[in-house]
Amino acid sequence: MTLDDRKKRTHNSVAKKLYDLMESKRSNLILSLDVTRGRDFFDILERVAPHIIMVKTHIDTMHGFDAEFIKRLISLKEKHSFLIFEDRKFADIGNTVKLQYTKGVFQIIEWADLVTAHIFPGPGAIVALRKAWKETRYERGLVILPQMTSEGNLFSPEVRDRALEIAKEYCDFVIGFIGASQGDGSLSLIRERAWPEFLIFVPGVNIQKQKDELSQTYVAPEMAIREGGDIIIVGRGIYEDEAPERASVEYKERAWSELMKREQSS
Ligand code: S5P
Repeated sequence: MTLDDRKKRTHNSVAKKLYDLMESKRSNLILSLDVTRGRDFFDILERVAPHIIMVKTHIDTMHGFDAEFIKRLISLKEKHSFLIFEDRKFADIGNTVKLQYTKGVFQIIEWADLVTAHIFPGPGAIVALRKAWKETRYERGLVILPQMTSEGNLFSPEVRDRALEIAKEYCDFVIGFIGASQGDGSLSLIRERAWPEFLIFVPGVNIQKQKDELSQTYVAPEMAIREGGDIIIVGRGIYEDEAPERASVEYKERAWSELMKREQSS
């Protein structure tokens, strides 16, 4: 199926926008901008924004977070056409995740197009996040985790299968999965079993390294896509490079040409 065929099947408007951005920017790259100072954040984002379809944040790691930060982020989003993905990995009872999504310092629902959630607490957490979304007029979506890239993680085939079911059940809100490309076929299995419209986002991508010193594992962009990922998530491989823009172009071109190869052969 082409990206366009897949886009037509999706029930969520954020997923539609992502498909559109992939085609218009010829990019399947997300920048995971895990720097903790606003100055560094915007300096890198300004340079890399033309090449990405989305920026992923961990907003609770940002020094001096305030409303001004969000204003600036949204103005860059409008200027360069990308979406905002807050990687909150919600993992509590429904009532708590709803509060975490909508209230407090960050009021994530106000500005993040997409968020992540674990399914360990059961579907109540997903139901609650979806309910919070339905109470607004915003276009929002959710990505769930059937796998992780960290060594020794406790994810199991049971969690993976349940994630696939939950995504189908709440397909107006859940737009896809975080996938871990480990060369063992488990990511391909998710791709085969998931509906085609679901997007698979693959972190743990780095051209220089195989792992970090804190159990993160990496593969090259080609491997992430070949195994069934649609979109790569790159953090340190870009923002720690001495030339982040040049690095982002390399990741973008390598991931995009692999995706096009996959599309043409399917
Ligand atoms: O399994 C996962 C899921 C996620 S969302 N492994 C990950 O690394 N991530 C996130 O991707 C992680 O929280 C971080 O923000 C990013 C990877 O960063 P990098 O610097 O290792 O590329």
